[in-house]
Amino acid sequence: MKMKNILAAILAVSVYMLPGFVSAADHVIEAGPRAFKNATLYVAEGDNVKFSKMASHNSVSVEGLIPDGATAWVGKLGENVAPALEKPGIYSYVCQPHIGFGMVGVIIVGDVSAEDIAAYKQKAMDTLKGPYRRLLGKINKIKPTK
Ligand SMILES: [Cu+2]
Repeated sequence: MKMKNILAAILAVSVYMLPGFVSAADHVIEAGPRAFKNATLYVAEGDNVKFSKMASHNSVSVEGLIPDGATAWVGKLGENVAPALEKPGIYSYVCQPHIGFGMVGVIIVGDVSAEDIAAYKQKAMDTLKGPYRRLLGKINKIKPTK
């Protein structure tokens, strides 16, 4: 075996041994006419989340209500966006055309404590305006996972 092949084999085995690779689950948030199914979704770090059936809908993360250092997303109308949820914590998002109907949601990644949730709620109360306040109903129901 050539050295290059040996290194490739070692790399392949290492990738399979990464815990995140083995346990990553796939989650789908499906758009209904005026609401998301799984609008409150708890996932583990490293899991994959994808929006589906987004025709006439979009998914846009809410500024200031995603974890520090996380990447915001702005899905186009009809785009089945798959946001990179690389930081643990709570992510709020809305469907812009239907926000007035309460077509909003939260994704909870990894473990959040009661204190984390309380701080997040306070930030949401202080910053959300107009129809974005529809998120508060969802945020108020988030349960601690640690
Ligand atoms: Cu919508």
